[in-house]
Amino acid sequence: MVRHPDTPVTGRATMLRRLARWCLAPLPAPPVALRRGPLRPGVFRSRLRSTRLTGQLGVALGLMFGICFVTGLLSHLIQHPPGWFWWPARPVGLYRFTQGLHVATGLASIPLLGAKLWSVYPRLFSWPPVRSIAHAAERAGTGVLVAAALFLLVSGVLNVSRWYPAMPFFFTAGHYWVAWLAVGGLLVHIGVQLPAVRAALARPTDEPRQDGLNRRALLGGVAAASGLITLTTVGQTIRPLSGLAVLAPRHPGTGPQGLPVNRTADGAAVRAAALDPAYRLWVVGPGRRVGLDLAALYGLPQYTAELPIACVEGWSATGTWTGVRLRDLVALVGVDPRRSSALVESLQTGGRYRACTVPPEHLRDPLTLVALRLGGEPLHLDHGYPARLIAPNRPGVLQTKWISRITVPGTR
Ligand SMILES: Nc1nc2c(c(=O)[nH]1)N[C@H]1C(S)=C(S)[C@@H](COP(=O)(O)O)O[C@H]1N2
Ligand SMILES: [Mo]
Repeated sequence: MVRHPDTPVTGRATMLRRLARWCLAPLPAPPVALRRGPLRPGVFRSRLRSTRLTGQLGVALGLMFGICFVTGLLSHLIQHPPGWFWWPARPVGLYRFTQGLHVATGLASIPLLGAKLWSVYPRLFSWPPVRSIAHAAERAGTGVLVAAALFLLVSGVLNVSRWYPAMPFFFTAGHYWVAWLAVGGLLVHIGVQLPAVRAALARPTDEPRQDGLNRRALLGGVAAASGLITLTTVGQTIRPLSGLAVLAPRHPGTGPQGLPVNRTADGAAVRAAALDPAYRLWVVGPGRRVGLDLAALYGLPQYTAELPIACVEGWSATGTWTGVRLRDLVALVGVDPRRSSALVESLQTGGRYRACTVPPEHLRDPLTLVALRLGGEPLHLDHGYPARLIAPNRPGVLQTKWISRITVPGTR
């Protein structure tokens, strides 16, 4: 191609360069008279603050947030599975582990984030407040990251402690979308800070031995605080540590039949319907429907499975459940249980957790039960009497209680 001599050779490159120059051009500093209070030079004098300290806290926090994000994303995908997603029915306690880890890493992050914010907050008052457009953008990005991280920890703690009135939004949606904001902000933040942090971490410490609190002691204190929070809460899901779980909102082992209750029958407004002698469990297939009363349900082959309830709130507890296999019920209406999924609905007329879908991997699993008994006794009303779903490796929100109808669309 022959170029006209007047055509700029690198038009786009020049424009980018110009844009970059414009972004980095120093902005005029505000009048010095505004430099008051915390904006004065030398106000923050703690010698404990250093890039090394901030970097070390950042690495620990990044690790915690990374685990927390991945396990949280997994929990979201299990509850709202897109077409490409697949979640196995085994090992039975995998979700119990990943969700326990999600809540534990989130809680352990609290002292880390506190210390990290303490180590950098003097930068809020750096002078001049903005040096360039690029600097302003970087500060705004850090602001979004800090706000998102605080939001995630605060809303998570409120949810775990079941303090819903304090949340004017639907927790899972807010928590989920803000997590993406935090991860985006975190990646940009790591990109910007990595060179400085690497340099500070590689350098041998030149810190003089101090008499007072030094960096190591501070880091030790933060680690101890994180460890203490973990130790006093993780017993809500690791049974041998339950004696230490003084800060956990839920103790496994409390509640009727030795198991915590998430929503009571009265809370779900199902008491009358659940105790009604005319109760039937309906199994609805493409061409056939069967209504089973309690006698019919107890007349079917009974199986027993040892399975945990693993609540998204981070507590979990194992129960010994006895009842009918879901796949046997599905077979009653002539549907092949090896390939079908099922919609399981409760007696509740409303409420977010009144129904759930059981995908094929879980439906065909011999441990997936419509449980009638817990620990050998008929289910307590609050645990889902007369019948509840209990399946391996599923979040508690998908273990529907007081079930009244199972609908199978037929083999796909
Ligand atoms: N119908 C119905 N089933 C439900 C719920 C509900 O609100 N309604 N809550 C779920 C949640 S969040 C959990 S953790 C488990 C807890 O079961 P449990 O109360 O028997 O321990 O029940 C699940 N089943
Ligand atoms: Mo739950």
